[in-house]
Amino acid sequence: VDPVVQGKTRAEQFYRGDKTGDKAMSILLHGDAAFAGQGVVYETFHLSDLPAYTTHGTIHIICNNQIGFTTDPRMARSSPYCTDVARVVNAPIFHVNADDVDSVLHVAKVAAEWRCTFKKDVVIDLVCYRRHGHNETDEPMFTQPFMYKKIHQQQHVLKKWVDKLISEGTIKQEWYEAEEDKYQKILDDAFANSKSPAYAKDKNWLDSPWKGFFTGKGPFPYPQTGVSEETLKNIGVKAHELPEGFSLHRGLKRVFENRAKMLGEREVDWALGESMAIGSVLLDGHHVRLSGQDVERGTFSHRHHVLHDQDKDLVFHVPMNYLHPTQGHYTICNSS
Ligand SMILES: Cc1ncc(C[n+]2csc(CCOP(=O)(O)OP(=O)(O)O)c2C)c(N)n1
Repeated sequence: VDPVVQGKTRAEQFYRGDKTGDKAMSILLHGDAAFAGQGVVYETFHLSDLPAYTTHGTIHIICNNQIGFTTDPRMARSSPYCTDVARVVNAPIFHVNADDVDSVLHVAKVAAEWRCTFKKDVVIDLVCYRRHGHNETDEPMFTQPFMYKKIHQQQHVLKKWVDKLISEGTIKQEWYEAEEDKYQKILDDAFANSKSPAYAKDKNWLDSPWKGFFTGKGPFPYPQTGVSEETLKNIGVKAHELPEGFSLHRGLKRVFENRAKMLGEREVDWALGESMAIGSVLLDGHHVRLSGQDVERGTFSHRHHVLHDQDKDLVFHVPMNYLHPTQGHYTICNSS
């Protein structure tokens, strides 16, 4: 889910006009085995500082229970730490004993401050343990008997911390018990409610329709998506206009001339059709984002939506952003 979260965050930032990541940010929660073992983690790190992909810093929290289902770290990765993959972007990595709650709180604050100050990724490695099996049917004593004998002797982290807070006079035993009762009640109520299928189905699941969801929406008529020939032609012309003094590559001039000829003869090739399709959505005022490897030119050199001035370094032109003053913004960006 890492890139999905980043994409949603990026979209959130775009629509809020948040160019610095001050209004939206992502926090990613990982398992230790997954963090080291899944390629998507590495890929997401490499997108993290690309101008068109950055979300201006993510806080990564690794729930490092030192086991991946039944597999020990030594059999799951070749690097000393599960977090070593984050070193490719020089992210600071805080390894913290999750049994020491004060230290965890301190590290969390420092990580948040880092992200807010430098707008870069930061990693918290919560070194902890898994008290029970991977799931309800898993028996860890089959595979990690020594580890689990030790874990069974460990006092619960909550008990340890509460004892400390009470002994130093920060909280009172009665206050803690009242808080614990409140929390237990939330769990008990949820458990009781879970026995009623109607409750679980209609209220708890995010994919269930909420009140008024279908009101005024049925029976899902197909919207009119057709566009007049005049509009398409207009997009076809505008999508190839250049600013004054822009030096276009010779070969592209020929391509553009050919497209103009096609327009005159009521013909379209793939590239022209694509521009018309995207352009018509832009003219409706929608933001369009086309992202990925080599999308600006097109892998097979058909698109050319970002034009490079042949005489001036770093001068680009994206004609699709100049179709009409009230159009939506067109974002087109290459990636790794
Ligand atoms: C791509 C993929 N490979 C393997 C699995 C099987 N699998 C499920 S959970 C798990 C271990 C995950 O360990 P970790 O990332 O440390 O998270 P934890 O469950 O310990 O919190 C594995 C290997 C999977 N779900 N997906």
